Amino acid sequence: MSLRCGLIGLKSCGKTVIFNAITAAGVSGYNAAKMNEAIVNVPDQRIEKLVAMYHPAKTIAATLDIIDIPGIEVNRQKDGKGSQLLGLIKNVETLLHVVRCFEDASVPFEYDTINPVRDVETVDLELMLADTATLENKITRLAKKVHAGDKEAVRESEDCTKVLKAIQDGIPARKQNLSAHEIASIKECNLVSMKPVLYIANVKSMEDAAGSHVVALNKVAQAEGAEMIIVAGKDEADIAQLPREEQKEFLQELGLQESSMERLIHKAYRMLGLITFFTTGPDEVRAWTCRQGDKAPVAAGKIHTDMEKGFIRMEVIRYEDLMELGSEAAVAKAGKKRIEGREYVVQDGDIVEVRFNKG
Ligand SMILES: Nc1nc2c(ncn2[C@@H]2O[C@H](COP(=O)(O)OP(=O)(O)OP(=O)(O)O)[C@@H](O)[C@H]2O)c(=O)[nH]1
Ligand SMILES: [Mg+2]
Repeated sequence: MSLRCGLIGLKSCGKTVIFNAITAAGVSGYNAAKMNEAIVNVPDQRIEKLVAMYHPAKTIAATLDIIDIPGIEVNRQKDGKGSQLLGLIKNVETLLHVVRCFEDASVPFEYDTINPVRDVETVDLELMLADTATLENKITRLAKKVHAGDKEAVRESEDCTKVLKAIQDGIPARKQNLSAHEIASIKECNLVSMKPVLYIANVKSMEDAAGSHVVALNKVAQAEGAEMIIVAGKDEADIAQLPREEQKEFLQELGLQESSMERLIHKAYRMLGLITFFTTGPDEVRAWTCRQGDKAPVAAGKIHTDMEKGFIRMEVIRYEDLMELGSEAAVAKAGKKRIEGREYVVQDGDIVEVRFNKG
């Protein structure tokens, strides 16, 4: 299953333009029912090298789902449309918060001025309003059990109340340094202000990359330990329409080594602590995503739930060893093929084969 990333932000900050820039470059499938959702391949040069070695019948890259969510309107989320919008935000795992850093009087905006700090606060406020309602509902639901003296319910209710209070003081849940226990208590609420945020500074041109708006947004991002990327949305959307060979040249003219999609995915991976491992063979070369620290059975479960349930062992070779030695057999001969058990922590670049009981 691929990670769902939602583009959020104030109305007319450039989400759809950036969605086009991100997705035109690497779309492998559209959700036909919703044209604002696209599946993009995670660019990874290692896949190309593996394909050159195995000549598989099929190649499958790791993917991300990118969802273009309608804009947040200042103080207008209270009607049905607003709750639908927050429903869409609830449905993604990571927020790509687009912040308007371009000045353009011809493009109407929610405010008369450009001010990234204010915009982030406005969006956070809307997210926290939604969470307030969610938490209040949960606390009300727990009340009966709390009165009956159910210890677990009491703790859960206390945790929710603490998070709610901090939200009412203007601190989004993701910035509250919550303990593992508190996180567990609010997990079911799926709070939108808890979701990890990657900021996207949408600038007119890369010459504005060091401008005051970007500097201001960067401070906001750093203060909460979040990542930020700078995108010249309109320019990059135009470039993404060009034939692939020409894209690199134009990107370089903008002073960029990688497209916004590549930069975004790399940062999202880092921020979320995601890593890539591979399965290889003549039938299929495939990249998989798991979290840093995932043990072998959990990673195996990404391939198939049966592999997690019936996990016996994982045979692992390193991508670097395979490239250096030229074949799986040579890696094994050099004593570099490892047999790992349930406690093994999968590493980025592992090429794995899972042995499991088919139940
Ligand atoms: N000058 C300039 N205009 C831009 C840039 N990015 C977006 N725009 C313009 O801003 C307007 C709004 O852009 P959209 O991408 O539709 O904004 P949005 O955030 O999707 O808006 P909603 O979906 O209504 O919330 C369009 O007219 C774009 O052409 C940019 O980097 N520079
Ligand atoms: Mg839009």
